[in-house]
Amino acid sequence: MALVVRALATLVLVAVTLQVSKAAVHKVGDSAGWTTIGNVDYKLWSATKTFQVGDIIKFEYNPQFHNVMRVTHAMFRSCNASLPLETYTTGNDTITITTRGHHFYICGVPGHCQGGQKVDINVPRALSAEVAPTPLASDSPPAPAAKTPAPASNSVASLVKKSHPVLLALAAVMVFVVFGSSFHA
Ligand SMILES: *[C@@H]1O[C@H](CO)[C@@H](O)[C@H](O)[C@H]1NC(C)=O
Ligand SMILES: *[C@@H]1O[C@H](CO)[C@@H](O)[C@H](O)[C@H]1NC(C)=O
Ligand SMILES: [Cu+2]
Repeated sequence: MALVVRALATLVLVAVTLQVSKAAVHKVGDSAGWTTIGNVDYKLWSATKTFQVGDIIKFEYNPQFHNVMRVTHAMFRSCNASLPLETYTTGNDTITITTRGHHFYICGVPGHCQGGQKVDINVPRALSAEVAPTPLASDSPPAPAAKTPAPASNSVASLVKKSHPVLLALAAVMVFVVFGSSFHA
């Protein structure tokens, strides 16, 4: 029995390590990009993603009509673009997430944020805390106004969801082999 537990623990560790080392590129709004056309639900978009430290967030838009500003939580809520923490204007902006917590972005063009062109990129603290320290997940100052840690069940679900199919198959085979041999013993 202890062997089973150890085998599974090793597998989970491998899965977690693979997951952490794989930096994903997330294009905001997917094919729609960063826009006011079509009422893209950026809250829904970010809710369906799992963000990690080291991931790249990509904003694609026509720079004649839009921009990207990183702001505080308060400015995000009130769509206040008067004092952004960072501003991006190329229309093809790639931002590497280097800290856990919330990262708030809005379009600074008047009316656009109010119209829904705003997105909260949240790197869950709960998931990061479970993961052994790696160069990527090094401790850095928390993002401003980050408060809500994701429930632990969330991170387990996302881990399973993101785990490599081969690893899951391997886990199944290992469980079968270990249990199978213990029945014969
Ligand atoms: C917008 O944010 C800035 C910086 O935090 C603040 O000084 C200003 O009062 C805010 N404006 C409004 C209308 O809330
Ligand atoms: C954005 O930049 C990347 C390289 O950083 C390039 O491969 C891509 O084609 C660019 N996309 C647009 C829409 O300009
Ligand atoms: Cu805009």
